[in-house]
Amino acid sequence: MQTKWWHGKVAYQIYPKSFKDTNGDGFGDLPGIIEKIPYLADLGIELLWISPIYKSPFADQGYDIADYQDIDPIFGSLEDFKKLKSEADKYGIGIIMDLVVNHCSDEHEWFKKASADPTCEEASYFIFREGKDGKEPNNLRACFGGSVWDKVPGQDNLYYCHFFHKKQPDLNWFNPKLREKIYEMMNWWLVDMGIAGFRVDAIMCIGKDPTYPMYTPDSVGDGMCSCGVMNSQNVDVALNFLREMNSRTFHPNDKFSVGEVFGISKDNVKDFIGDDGVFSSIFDFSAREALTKHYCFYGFEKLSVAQYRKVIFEAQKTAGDIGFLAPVIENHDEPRGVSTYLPLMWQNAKGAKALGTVNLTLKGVPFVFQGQELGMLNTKFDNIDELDDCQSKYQYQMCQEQGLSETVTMQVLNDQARDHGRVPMLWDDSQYAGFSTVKPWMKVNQDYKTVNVASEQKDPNSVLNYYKTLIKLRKDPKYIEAFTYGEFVALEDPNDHTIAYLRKGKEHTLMVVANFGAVPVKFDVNVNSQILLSSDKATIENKQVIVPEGSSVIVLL
Ligand code: TEU
Ligand code: CA
Repeated sequence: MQTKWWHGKVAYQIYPKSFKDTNGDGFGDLPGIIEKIPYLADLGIELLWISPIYKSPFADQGYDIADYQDIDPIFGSLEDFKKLKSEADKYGIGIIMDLVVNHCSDEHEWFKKASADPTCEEASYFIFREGKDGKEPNNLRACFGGSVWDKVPGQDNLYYCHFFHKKQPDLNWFNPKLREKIYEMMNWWLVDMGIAGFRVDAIMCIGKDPTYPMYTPDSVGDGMCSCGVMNSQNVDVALNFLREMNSRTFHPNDKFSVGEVFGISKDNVKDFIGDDGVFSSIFDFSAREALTKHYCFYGFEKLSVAQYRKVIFEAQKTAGDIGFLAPVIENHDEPRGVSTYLPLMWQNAKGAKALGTVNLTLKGVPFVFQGQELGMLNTKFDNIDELDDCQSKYQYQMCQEQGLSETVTMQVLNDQARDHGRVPMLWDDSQYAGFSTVKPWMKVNQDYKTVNVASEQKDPNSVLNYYKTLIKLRKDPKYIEAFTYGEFVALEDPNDHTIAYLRKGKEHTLMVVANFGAVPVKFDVNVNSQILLSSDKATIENKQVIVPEGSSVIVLL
């Protein structure tokens, strides 16, 4: 594997609308991020992914972009962005922007021109098709519900394609002129603005079959088929476009890229993250994918620790020495990892530390999502009005159509709504948790009195201080080689509740154990083995490390 500048770095994701509000409008903004750069530097962060901050009507919270080269006034201006970039530079933090190019907004200049005149140049940037027998061109279902087809405004039988919200028209990747426009825009950010790279949104969706055939209806019973089926059959189409993208943008400029890639086979991993792969890294969504094996999301079952272990270990083995995954436990599309993947008894600060140990010591470029370092749990939403996300609204409607009661419906959403990752960051224990001086756009998490930055900074045993120590250890010049390149070797699980492995570096072998069971576990170590970090009083006795229940340890073997 070739050595890259971003190997060994720890990344952090900011959901900007909910990070820090400085002008008292209830929405996070760029000056808020600037203000908190020292906090991130102190945490040990070196790469910073910021979810979309571009001009947007916010139908899908900024993932609907109206201008790729401007900042939405809610966040600030391009001048603010430049200030943010230079502040981040001072601390050696690279900025990663969100690249959303499967679709744009219907309020983008291109779409406005295209719908005003479907014969114009811009119309060829979109996917316009004639309807068939008075119906949509085919029977694909969009991710947020309904057909992927809606009528082009003012047209009788002409439809545009959208795999997400109807305000997110898909771009036509088969058009080379459109692709050039995208690469030009990317290079403006990468080279002229000097960002470190991009997180690449929903990118498998560009793998389309331009003939738009009919698909066998799936089990939902509406005669439609999930649009993801078309993508999984056309991974090669996406890969061809992405090879070109890489050769025109990331590769020549030696930039970092991390793909939001779902549903690929093991054989394809090298095409994505191998030495000649299209991206630097792809997120490890194996646990998320194991949860959503069934389309019927309200039939949601949690994973056991053993199942969680199995899927993340498989992902580690598949990536092997091919390349780097990006381990994650949560993001802005997910409920909190501690609430989702841990047994009830460890959905607390102890569990948060132990799960954090796993997140940050697997092989790859780990991403920490805002609030994760505080041990944030899911937010308790009392009714649908407290949720904002368009996907949550759709899921609510589906639950209701299935005849689920209001109580059960809210339970389903409290378990899995994307809104959990979109509530305000918790800075202190004041009203609105120090996020804003006014009522924020989203509900403040109920735990803010104790789970917040200021309180945790003061408490040596807090999740925050644990994360700091953990990240520091990961970057310790003595061990960085083992944490970064060390071979991943799975260890047996003694009680069905333990995640344990080795990271075998050139000089050092590290052992990681996270015990999510109800009793301590023991693992054999060597006579000179040494505990580098324990989240709760692990000890070595008689050549065995004893790891208390609900805790983790990192041992130098
Ligand atoms: O998500 C893409 C995606 O696949 C989502 O449908 C995701 O699987 C789902 O939210 C999980 O419940 C990206 C962004 O991360 C998301 O916020 C956007 O809504 C979406 O693309 C469209 O841009
Ligand atoms: Ca604001």
